[in-house]
Amino acid sequence: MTEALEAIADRFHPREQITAIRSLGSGNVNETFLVTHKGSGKTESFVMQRLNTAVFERPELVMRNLQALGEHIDRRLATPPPELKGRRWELPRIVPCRREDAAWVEHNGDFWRSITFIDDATTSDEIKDCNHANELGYGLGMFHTLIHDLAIHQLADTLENFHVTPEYLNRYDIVLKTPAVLDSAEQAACAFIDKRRDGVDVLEAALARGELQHRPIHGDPKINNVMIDETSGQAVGLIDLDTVKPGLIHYDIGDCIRSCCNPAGEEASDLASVGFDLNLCEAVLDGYLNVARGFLSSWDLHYLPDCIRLIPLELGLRFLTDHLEGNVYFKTERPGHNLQRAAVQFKLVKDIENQMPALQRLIQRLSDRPVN
Ligand code: GN1
Ligand code: MG
Repeated sequence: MTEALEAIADRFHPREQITAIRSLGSGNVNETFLVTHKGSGKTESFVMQRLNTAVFERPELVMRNLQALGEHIDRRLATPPPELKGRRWELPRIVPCRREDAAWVEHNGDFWRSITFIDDATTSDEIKDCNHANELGYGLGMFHTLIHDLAIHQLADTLENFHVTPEYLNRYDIVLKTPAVLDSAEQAACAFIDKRRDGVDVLEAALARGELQHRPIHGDPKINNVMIDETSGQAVGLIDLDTVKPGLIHYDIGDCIRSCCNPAGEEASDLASVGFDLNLCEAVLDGYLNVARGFLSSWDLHYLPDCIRLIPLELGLRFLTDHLEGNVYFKTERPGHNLQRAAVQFKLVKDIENQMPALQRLIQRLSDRPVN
């Protein structure tokens, strides 16, 4: 526990009661720590984060969204939806500074804030089985159910063009204009994108035609952002709420499925192990639709196969662009890390493309089920 971290943590909780500060999670953007302290009788914890202000340029708006989300969820949970069926459900809440009337600390140009820690629950980077997949789908479905009636004008757009795939393609084209010698792996990745330029606007074009609408979204509901109760194995809440903003729920569904249905995980080093498991996909969608089907339109359902293919393609494109740009966005641990991450997503895209007719049939079958 360094002196500097302890001094920041002291702004949220008295230093003399803090027993440990340790790194938490595997986020690619922010720095996250778990602060443990003595509580009334037992040990308690909260999560302290340094927001990456190169990514979140207006962190105060991120905090405002978090506040609006928390207030909305409180109102909704006052009369829990029937789908919650007495289950546990929690979201991280803002831990304010203890002396000043502020929700965050600005220190040496850094932006620090704290949120509550969800106890007795855990996340994993890799999928375990179909029950786990079903719970991950339920978790996202319950999150969408609770926020779909939060008016989007109450949420700031904290990350302009986040998940707007054609904008990522534009950025990639700009980066590629800088002359550079590409090795064979880079050339293969670029060729993969070149073959898939058509249709990257599938969701944005549907939005422009009015077939899809912006709603509040999570923005990053990947497998390790869904908390699972350690005893029951049930999803109890979503964490990492910084990307909550207006967007298409298809970004969320695609992101959840791309991260849950590749058993090798997004950090896989062996490409041969990467693939798209349709049974896991069925389990995620079943869990999701059991809760969320009621507020989905037929256009929403129509674009499910597209988003399941598009979001891994987009993430691969984002990793590849960052690699070509010198790793300025995603944290990396070794040279070529972002290129490898891109290759994993591209392998997943290829496998999804190969199974597209079966995926379409699956979604048709699940969509045709009667709404509860
Ligand atoms: C980033 O920082 P983290 O790990 O929560 C990224 C997501 C990507 C994800 C891939 C704000 O999320 O969009 O899907 O990495 N977040 C941002 O692991 O860009
Ligand atoms: Mg995130």
